[in-house]
Amino acid sequence: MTRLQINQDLKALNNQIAVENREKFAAHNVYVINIMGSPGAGKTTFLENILPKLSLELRVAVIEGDLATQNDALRIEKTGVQALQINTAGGCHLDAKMIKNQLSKLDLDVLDLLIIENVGNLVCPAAWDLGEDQRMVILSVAEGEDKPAKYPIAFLKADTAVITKTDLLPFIDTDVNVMKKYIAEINPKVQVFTTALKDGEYEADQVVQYIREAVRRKQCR
Ligand SMILES: Nc1nc2c(ncn2[C@@H]2O[C@H](COP(=O)(O)OP(=O)(O)OP(=O)(O)O)[C@@H](O)[C@H]2O)c(=O)[nH]1
Ligand SMILES: [Mg+2]
Repeated sequence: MTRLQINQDLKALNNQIAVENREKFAAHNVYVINIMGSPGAGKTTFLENILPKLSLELRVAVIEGDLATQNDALRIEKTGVQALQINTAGGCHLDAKMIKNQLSKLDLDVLDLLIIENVGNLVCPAAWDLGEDQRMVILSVAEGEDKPAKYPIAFLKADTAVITKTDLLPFIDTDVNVMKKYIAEINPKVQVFTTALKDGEYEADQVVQYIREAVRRKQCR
């Protein structure tokens, strides 16, 4: 069997399990977001700051994906939200079976929203459907404005993009409008948001509102 064939078989199996996950989430009315982005883009910081706001109206849980450590799950638990950590031991992405294996630890009947933070990188996670409703790419201004153009795959299938760390713009030469233009050129359907950490306040109201409305839309279907 060739390597290509093995890869195609793995993808086919993954897609089948992703369909099962999606059906299960739909049956329990749980909205699922799959977050991907480079190491250090600010994914966990984003979650630490939006979870207290989302939790005012929604019942939320988080699955964290990393090669090693429990660090991110421990950070999320401090917000009072249940967090499950998957360690991929070298794997550069989560797959649908890893998510399926966690579902017995979650009571889907008492959840509105499940957020999955994928393994930090802008390439491999994009190829693996987990059964999510929304794919969100998080990238920081510190990575440079050309990153969407250089790593287009994640943006091709994204529903939303969150540009983080805009508080750093005065200190670096990234043009956030050029970054947005690159995203729009790859996929004009992506809804783009920005966040900033200013004077100890994390500004993310628009994306919080967008997530709330997306969850409610699924529940009304
Ligand atoms: N100035 C500034 N720093 C931020 C912001 N968001 C995150 N950071 C910092 O960026 C660093 C990385 O943040 P994380 O949230 O751990 O990034 P991550 O994407 O979860 O990283 P991995 O899980 O390792 O891929 C930390 O030192 C954060 O404090 C922001 O909006 N502004
Ligand atoms: Mg993280």
